[in-house]
Amino acid sequence: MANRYEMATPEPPPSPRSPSSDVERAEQCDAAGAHADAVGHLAAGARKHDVEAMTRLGKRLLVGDRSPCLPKDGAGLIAEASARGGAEAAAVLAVLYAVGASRGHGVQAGLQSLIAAAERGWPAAQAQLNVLAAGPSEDATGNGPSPPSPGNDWRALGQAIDLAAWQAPPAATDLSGNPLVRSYPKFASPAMCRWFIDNARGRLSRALVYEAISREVMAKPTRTNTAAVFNLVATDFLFVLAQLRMSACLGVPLRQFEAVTVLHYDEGEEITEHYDFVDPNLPSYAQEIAEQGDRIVTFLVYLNDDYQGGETAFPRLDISHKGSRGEGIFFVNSDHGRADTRTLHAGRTPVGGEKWRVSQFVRDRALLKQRRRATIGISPCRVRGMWYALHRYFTNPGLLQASGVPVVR
Ligand SMILES: O=C(O)CCC(=O)C(=O)O
Repeated sequence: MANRYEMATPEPPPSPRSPSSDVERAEQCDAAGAHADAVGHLAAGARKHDVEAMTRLGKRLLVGDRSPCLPKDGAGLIAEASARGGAEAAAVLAVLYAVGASRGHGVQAGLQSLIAAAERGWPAAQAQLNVLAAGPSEDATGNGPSPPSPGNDWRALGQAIDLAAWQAPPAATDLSGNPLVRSYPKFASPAMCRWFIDNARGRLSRALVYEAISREVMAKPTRTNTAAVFNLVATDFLFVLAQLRMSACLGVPLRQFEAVTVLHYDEGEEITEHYDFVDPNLPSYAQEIAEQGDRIVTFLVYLNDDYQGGETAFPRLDISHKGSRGEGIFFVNSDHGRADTRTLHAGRTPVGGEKWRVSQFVRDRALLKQRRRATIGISPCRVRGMWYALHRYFTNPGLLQASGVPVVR
C-alpha cells in the first residue's frame, strides 16, 4: 500500500495477453492511416467477443475517435466487455454510470465498477481508489483519515469510501456577493490535485481562442498557456466525482457541464482579460446559445500554489485571487440571460514555477439530451436507457472568446 500522502502506487498490470489478430490488424491499419479499416477489424474482433477489441472499439465509438460517433453502440460494447471481465472496460463503465449515462445506475454503481476494474488489475482504477479512500478532507498537514483497509483488498477499500462526503459541498466563503464569486478553501484533496496534474501533463496542447468576428478558432497572443480537455473517454471516475462536487456546490445538474479542462501555465504564459459567457450580441454566438445555451458559471480549482503571482484577477471587482492548493472558486458569468461584464477576468502569469488549474464551464441548459438509438449493429446493446448524445457533454473544446471583443449591451 502506498504511503497515503504520496500518489498511490498502483500494482503492476496483469501480465499482458498478446492481442488478437483482429486487434493487431486494426493497429496496422491505424498506423497506415486507414482508420475505417481499423474499425472494421475491431468490429470483427468484437463479433467474436474479443474483450480487447470490444473495449477499443467501444471507446472510439463513444467519442467518434477515428470512427463514426455512435455513443450508444460504444457504451453497449463497453458494458459487454466489462461483463466479460475486461478491466479497462470496467473503468470506462464506471465513468458512464457516474455521469448518469444509464438509467438506474449512478455514482454508486460507478464505484462498484471501478472496484471491479481495480480487482481485475487496472492500475488507474487502483490509484483512484487510493485517492478516494484518503477522503476529500485530507489536507497538506496530513490530518486526513487513514485509508480504511491495509493491503490491496480493493473491494474492502472501495466499499469503505464515503461517496456522500465526496459529493457534499465543503465550507464556503464569498469573495464577492454581486456578482457572486464564492470560494471553497478545501474543495479538493492534495492527492486529487496531484491526480489531475499527472493526468493532464502528457495531454497538453496550446489553448485556443474563438474569434467571434472572423468565426475562427486560433492561437492568439492573448492566451498563451496550454490546456488538456478530458472527453468522455479521457476522463475518469475521479474527474467526474470532482464535477459532482461542483454540481452540489452550484445546485446545477451535471448534465449542464462542459468537458472538464486542466489549464497549465509556464512562466510567461497567461490569459489576458476576457469573459467566459457566450455573448448573444456577437455574430455566431447567437446560434450557439440557441443550440447549447449560455455559460452561466465558471468553476476553477487551484491544483498547486508553489509559485509567485499567477492570480485570477477580476479588475472590475478589485479582486486578485491567488488560490491555495485544493481551493475551488466559482463565479456567475451571466444572470438570467444578462451577461455580467463585471466578471471580466484574467489568468496572470506565474513567476518562479508552473501553475495548474481545473477550469469547468457550466451551461444554462442540459448538454446531455436523449436521442433516438442509433446502431451500426456491432453488438447487442445491453445497456438500456443509455443517452445517445453523451459525446456533446464531454467534447466541447472549452474555448474562450478572444480578449478585447467588445460586448455590445
Ligand atoms: O488561470 C486562471 O487563473 C484563470 C482561468 C480563466 O480565466 C478561465 O478559465 O476562464
